[in-house]
Amino acid sequence: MSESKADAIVKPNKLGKANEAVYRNKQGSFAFIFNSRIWFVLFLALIFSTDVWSLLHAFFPEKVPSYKKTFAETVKLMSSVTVEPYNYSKHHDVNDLKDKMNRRAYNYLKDTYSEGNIPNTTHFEELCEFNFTSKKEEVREAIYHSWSSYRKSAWGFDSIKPVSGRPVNDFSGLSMTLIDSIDTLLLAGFHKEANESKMWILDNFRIETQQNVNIFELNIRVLGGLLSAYQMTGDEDYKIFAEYVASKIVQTFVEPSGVPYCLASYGKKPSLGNNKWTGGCSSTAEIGTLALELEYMGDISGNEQFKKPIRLLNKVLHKLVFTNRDKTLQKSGQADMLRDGLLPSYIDPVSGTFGPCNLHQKYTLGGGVDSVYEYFLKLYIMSGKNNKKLKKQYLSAVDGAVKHLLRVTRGPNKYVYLGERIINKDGGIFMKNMDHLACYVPGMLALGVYHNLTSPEESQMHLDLAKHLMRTCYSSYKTTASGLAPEVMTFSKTLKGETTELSPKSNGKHSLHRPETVESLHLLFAVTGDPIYKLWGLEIFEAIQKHGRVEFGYSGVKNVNKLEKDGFHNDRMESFFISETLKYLFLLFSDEDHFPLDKYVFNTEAHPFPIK
Ligand code: DMJ
Repeated sequence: MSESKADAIVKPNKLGKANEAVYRNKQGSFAFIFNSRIWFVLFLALIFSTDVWSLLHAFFPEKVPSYKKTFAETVKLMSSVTVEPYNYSKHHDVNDLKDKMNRRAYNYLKDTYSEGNIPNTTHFEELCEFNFTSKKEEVREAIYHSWSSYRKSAWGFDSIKPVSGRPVNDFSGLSMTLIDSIDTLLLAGFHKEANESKMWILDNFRIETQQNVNIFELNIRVLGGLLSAYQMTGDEDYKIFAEYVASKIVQTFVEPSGVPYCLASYGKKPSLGNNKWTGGCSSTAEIGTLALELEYMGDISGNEQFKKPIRLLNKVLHKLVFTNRDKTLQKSGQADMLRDGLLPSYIDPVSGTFGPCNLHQKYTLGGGVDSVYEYFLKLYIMSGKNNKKLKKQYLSAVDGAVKHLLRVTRGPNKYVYLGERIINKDGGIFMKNMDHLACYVPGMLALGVYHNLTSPEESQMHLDLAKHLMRTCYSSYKTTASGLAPEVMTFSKTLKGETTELSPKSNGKHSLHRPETVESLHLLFAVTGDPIYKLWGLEIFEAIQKHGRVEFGYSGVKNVNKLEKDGFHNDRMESFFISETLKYLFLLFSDEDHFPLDKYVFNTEAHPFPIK
C-alpha cells in the first residue's frame, strides 16, 4: 500500500494517534469496518448501555461524562427492587444435605430456602453504577476527623471521649487508639500522621507499671497494630516493639495446663489473674485469640518460642472438645455441644478443663467465645493449610453451631440467626439473642468457602448460610429508628400480644459502631462480587455519619431507637472504630483490592497479616 493511499483513509484522524497504525495497515476503503477498536467500543456500548446517555458516553468519553447515580437515587432504586425467591432445592439435591446436618436445623433451613429470600445478584446490576469512590473519600475524611481529634486532645491516652473531647485511659493506659490506628492511616494515605504515631511509640511506649492489663486487647490491638504496621512498611522499629509486647503475652501461659490467664499486672508486684465474675476462669475468646499474632511474630523473628504456647493451647482446646469424658457435663447438654465442636465460654487455667466454671458456661458465637472460631480458620489458612486439627475444629464448630444454635423466626421475614445456650444448675436454656459481635460469622463462612475448606456442596451450604446471616445482621440496622444496630438483637419477642421478629434486646439497645457487620459485608462482597453488600455498607455508613458524628470524632449512642438530641450519645469512641469499622468501609468502597484474600488474613481487630 502506498503511503498516499493510507493517508487518504486516515484523514482526518478523529480517533487519535493510536489508531493511525491500525489504519495504515488496512487495505482499501473498507478498512474502517475492520477496525477492531470501533467494534469493541460498539460491543461494550451495547452491553453496558442502559440509556442513550451511556451510549453517548461510550463514544465521546471526554464530552459526555459518565452518568453516576446519587446516593439518594440509588437507595430509592434499591427499595424498588424486589428480591426474587432463590429456590434452594432447584439448585441442590436436598437429600444430600440431610446426612450432613442435624434434622431439626436442616428443616429450619430448608423452609427458609424454599420460601427464599437470598438476594440475587442479577437484580442489582443497575445499582453498580453508583460512584463508590466518593464514598471512599468520605470514609477517608471520617478517618481523619476521628484521628486528628484524638491527636489534638488525647494523644498517648487510650481513647478520646468524642463529645466532651476529654482523654481517657479505658485500657490500663496502653495508648490503644494511637497504635490501633496506624495501619488504617497508612491505608488511607496519611503517612505523616502514621509516622508521628511511630515516633511517639519509640519515645514513650512501655508496659512496666500498668495494672490489670487485658492480654487479649493488648494482643489484638497493640501487638496486632504493630505487626501490621511492620508488614505494611517493613520498618524494623515496629518489629522491635512488637517483640517487646509479644514477650509479655507469652508470659501469661501457665504450666502445667498450658492455658493463659487473661489479666496481668506489672510494676513492683507483678501478677496474673482473671476477672472475678468468671469464677476464676479464663475467657475462651480471650485465650483463643492470641494465635495469629504469635504465629506471625514467630515467623518474622525466627523465634519458635512465640509459637510454642499456641501449639500447646490448641492441643488443650482440641482435647477439651473432642475427647471430653466428663460425665457431669451430660445433664446440661454440654457434652453434646462439645462433641459437636462448640467451646464453652470459660476454661480453668489451673486444670485446663472446666474446673470451677462448670455452671458459668455459655455456648455462643457471640461475646465470650466469638473470635476463637475465627482464629481456628485463619490460623489454618495463614500457616499453610496443613494443620488438619485446626480445619476439623473450625468445620465441626460450624456444624455444631448449625445443630445447636441456629434458628429461623417464624414471621414473614424468616430471619436466620445464631442464638445462645446458657448453662445453669437445671441444665441449659436457649436464648433467642444474637450479639452484634456474632455478625463476624457471615464473613468467616465466606472466607472458609473462598479457601475451599469443604466439598462444593458443603461450600454452597456455608455460603447460603452466610448470606442468610448477613441479611439478619444488616436488618438489625435497617429495623431501628436511627439505622444503627443494637449491641444485642432479640428475636420473636412478644410484647402485649404483638410479636416482633427482630428488635434490640432491652439491655443491649446501645451501639458502639462495632465493625462485625461491615467486616462481613467486605468479605461477602470480596467472595461473591454481589453489589448488594456494598450498598448495605453504604446505608450503614450514612447512619453512622448522621447519628454518630460529633465534634471530636464519632460517638456511640445509648439507644438506637431513641433520637433525642440530649443524652443520645454515650461519649465513647473505641479504638476499633478507626481500626476496624472505618477500615472495612474504606476497603468495601475501594475499587482496588488492597489485601487480596489469597495473600492476607485479618486478625480480629482488622490488622492484615500475610499468608505464608
Ligand atoms: C474488637 O476489638 C474485635 O473485633 C474483637 O474481636 C471483638 N470486639 C471488638 C469489636 O467489636
